[in-house]
Amino acid sequence: MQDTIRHNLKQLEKNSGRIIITAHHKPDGDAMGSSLGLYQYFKNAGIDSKVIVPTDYASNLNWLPGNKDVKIYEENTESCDADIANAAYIFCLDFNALTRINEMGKMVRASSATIIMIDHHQNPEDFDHERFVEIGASSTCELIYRYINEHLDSTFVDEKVGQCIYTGLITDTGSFRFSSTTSTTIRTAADLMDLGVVPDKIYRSLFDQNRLERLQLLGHLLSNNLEIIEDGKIALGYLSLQDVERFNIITGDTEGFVNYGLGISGVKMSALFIDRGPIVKMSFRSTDTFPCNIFSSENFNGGGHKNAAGGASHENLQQTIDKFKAAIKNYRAYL
Ligand SMILES: [Mn+2]
Repeated sequence: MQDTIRHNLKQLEKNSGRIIITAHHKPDGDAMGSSLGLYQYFKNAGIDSKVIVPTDYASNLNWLPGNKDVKIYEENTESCDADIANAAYIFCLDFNALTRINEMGKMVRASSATIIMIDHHQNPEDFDHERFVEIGASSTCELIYRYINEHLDSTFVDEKVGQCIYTGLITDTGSFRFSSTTSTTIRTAADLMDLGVVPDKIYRSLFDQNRLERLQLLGHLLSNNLEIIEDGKIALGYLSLQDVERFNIITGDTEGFVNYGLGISGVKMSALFIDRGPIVKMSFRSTDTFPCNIFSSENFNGGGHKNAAGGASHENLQQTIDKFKAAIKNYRAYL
């Protein structure tokens, strides 16, 4: 645990109205859950803050308490820049490199605010002043709950805060099944249930919200665009630009697709390639020892966690897949 928090609730109170909460671009359940959980917590404590995220996010997160107050940087740049310039505290949640918040990173770097990083990813950059970081923790939401308990005042955590935090717990742990799930994760979930959080309701709000096109896209991926290589140990799926257009993919539609490969008996590593025009986006997932983050950083300028990482390629889809197939041979010892 890297805990260099020096501020307290009183100091935040004094700076009410000058507190920004932000998270990585295309924020996921953990990023939005931690941001809105902290926002709601501050609201309960009588402290005014603003959530500004770089880009939009999947619509299955729109039910989160406080969602209507979120500002999207790329849609409202001028007003967000003014907020950031005026900030006394900036909370950076669920990311550890300013490039993860796109253009907004420049404003954050230039600001005179105290920057607080709360995160669980590897290799944090050094742009913060105070941090509450545990690499490998299940989720930023779990860390937000601990940060509130250890540094602020837990009496302002209510059911709404709990719904947000619970969202990050289950989205980042694949509903408590990934190896990052610890007894602390489960204890946090139990505490939130005691506050009134209803797990099955949150699960349905998050996951049983598919557009029909999304499930059809998944059907297409599994039926036509999935290869099993390396003696059944690698699942490789892809979506071409044509697929992206034909199924009218919107933000969040491909979330979780990469995990289906890991569901195949014998598969140790699953890779998904999505052609986004100028770049091919990649997701890697593994079980046990295969180091997705090392593989990605050594071959595809990416990074992340050992069992979950991302990457990007400026070559075309076919070239990228060929490069992957060649590169993976050097990692057979992990399979
Ligand atoms: Mn996270």
